[in-house]
Amino acid sequence: MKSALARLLTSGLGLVLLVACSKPASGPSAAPSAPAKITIGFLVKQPEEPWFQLEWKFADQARQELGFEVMKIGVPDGDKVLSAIDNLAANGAQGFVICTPDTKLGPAIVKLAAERHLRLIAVDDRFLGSDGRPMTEVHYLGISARKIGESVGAALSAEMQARHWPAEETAVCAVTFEELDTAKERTDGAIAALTAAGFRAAAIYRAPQKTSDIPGALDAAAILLTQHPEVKHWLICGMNDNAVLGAVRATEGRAFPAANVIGIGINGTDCIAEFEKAAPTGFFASVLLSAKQHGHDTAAMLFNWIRTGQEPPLDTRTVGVIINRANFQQTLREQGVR
Ligand code: FCA
Repeated sequence: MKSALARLLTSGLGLVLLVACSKPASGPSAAPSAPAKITIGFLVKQPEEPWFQLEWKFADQARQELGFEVMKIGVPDGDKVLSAIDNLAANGAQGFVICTPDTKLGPAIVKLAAERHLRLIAVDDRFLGSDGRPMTEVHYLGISARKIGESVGAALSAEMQARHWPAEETAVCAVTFEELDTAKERTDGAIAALTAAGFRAAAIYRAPQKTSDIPGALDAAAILLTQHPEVKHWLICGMNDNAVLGAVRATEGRAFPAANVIGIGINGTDCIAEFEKAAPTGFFASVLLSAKQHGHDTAAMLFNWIRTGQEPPLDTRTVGVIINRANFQQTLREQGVR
């Protein structure tokens, strides 16, 4: 004979009761009761980039401080993203932070995360909806890309003037990756600041990189250098350190002296070996971003969201500081990178 509880559970009334009991008392937006063990994923598109390794390092720091598990997974393409999300769910995770390899995967990632009951925060690269616009409803932490790009452009212009380069012999190589919004905002910002500082627009050249890594940037810049043999001095900007490093390597390939090249990167984490070289190269400076905020703070926000239901801000933007050969060691130490 069935017990009263079993009868109740198999009856419609039982179902209603169960639903009523599992619903949070303060409405649907309240936190579900915190799970005993919290596990989050930290998924990054380019695990070989020092920037992403640092995000992982700082996520680990949050893990140690707050006490949770982190599954660090490299997701270089869409298939890897989808299988990583399934893997997280199978391992009992409650959410993940992700820098997606393709921002157009946004809707698919959001859908799968909802099906697997995983909360998510997008870091660095903002999801795009099916209409091509940023998915502002997805929690996001990224850089103030336009402003940071403008600071690169202003610094390039200032250094060109300090070196007294003749305007007619100088051109800009902007290594672009326009399919990624945060990248386009950075290079657009740099170009806008150079133009505002009086640099002639006709000598600003865009070199689109096919892949967002050093070889992709090197190839793009090499084509541009071949097209413009008249240029004696190059200013270089790009979406990140690797974009500028690739272009600097291209100038070396064409035997430009380091003193004729001013490259300024973004990240500040992928150019440390470059600054440590005994002789200066054309890679002059970088904007050091806050890997700690991107790695530690996103992980901590997600943890708190899962544990207490406290929703993180929808849109958080971070800033950077310029570093160069003279001050990088001290600044990296101050920021906990070294
Ligand atoms: C993008 C770039 C990274 C880093 C990050 C903040 O994801 O690919 O190199 O600049 O934004």
